[in-house]
Amino acid sequence: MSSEEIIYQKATSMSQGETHYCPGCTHGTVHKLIAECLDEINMVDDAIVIAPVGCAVLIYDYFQIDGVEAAHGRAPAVATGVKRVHPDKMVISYQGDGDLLAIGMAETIHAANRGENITVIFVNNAIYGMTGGQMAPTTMVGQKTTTTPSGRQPDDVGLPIRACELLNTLERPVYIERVSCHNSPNILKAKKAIKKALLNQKEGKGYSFVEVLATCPTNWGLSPKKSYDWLEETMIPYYPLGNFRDKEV
Ligand SMILES: Cc1ncc(C[n+]2csc(CCOP(=O)(O)OP(=O)(O)O)c2C)c(N)n1
Ligand code: SF4
Repeated sequence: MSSEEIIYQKATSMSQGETHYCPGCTHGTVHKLIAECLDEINMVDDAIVIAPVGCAVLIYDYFQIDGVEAAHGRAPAVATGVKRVHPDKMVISYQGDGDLLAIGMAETIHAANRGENITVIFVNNAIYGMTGGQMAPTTMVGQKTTTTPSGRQPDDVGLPIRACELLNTLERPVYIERVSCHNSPNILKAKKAIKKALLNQKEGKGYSFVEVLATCPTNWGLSPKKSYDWLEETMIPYYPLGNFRDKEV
């Protein structure tokens, strides 16, 4: 018998090798959580990820699962089609804030309103990461971006949109939760929410939405450490963490 005990190993649903994400970016953390959950609920061979347009555009390269690339914002519509054709598959729509709440707002609302049996993972980093830091629907008031160089002004561009609260006005979603990835206790809570959202789909319960507050140190112009602090101090007061809907409770 070996005296060695495995205390940690990479999830089998993750690919080997490195990602292209910047230091301190939480996209990689969210990927890891999804992969661990797929392993734990035995859905690795049946999972299909719908990739967004945004920094996570290559997500299918980082998982050992099938993937479909959607046009910008259309991931929930593509996920709907894939799930209806393959109801036994685990279909995950993975999207950033530009993808999900700007160009893809209509697809987001209508998939939730139909109550599609899919899981939507919404990575809210308050900016357009991939294209160089333009304002997103979730950019904070006063936050400087390349398209709001003096800071976001509500009189010009409105207030940041709270996705969970918006979707919570609809009847059909079964699960809506906002979590964060800026420190270990919150990463553990994020994993629990992602697992629940995936299990809901496996059990045929319907539409589940998890918003993950995330960092973009590169376009925020902050170090990784300072970006975690900024998320906690600036984003969480406006985007409160917690469960908004759990039809089982
Ligand atoms: C139809 C279309 N319009 C605009 C773009 C340019 N574009 C690419 S990614 C992106 C936004 C990315 O931001 P987000 O969804 O927040 O994801 P992140 O990169 O921050 O993860 C935009 C506007 C595009 N690729 N296609
Ligand atoms: S630009 Fe921002 S969102 Fe994109 S990989 Fe870098 S830190 Fe992450």
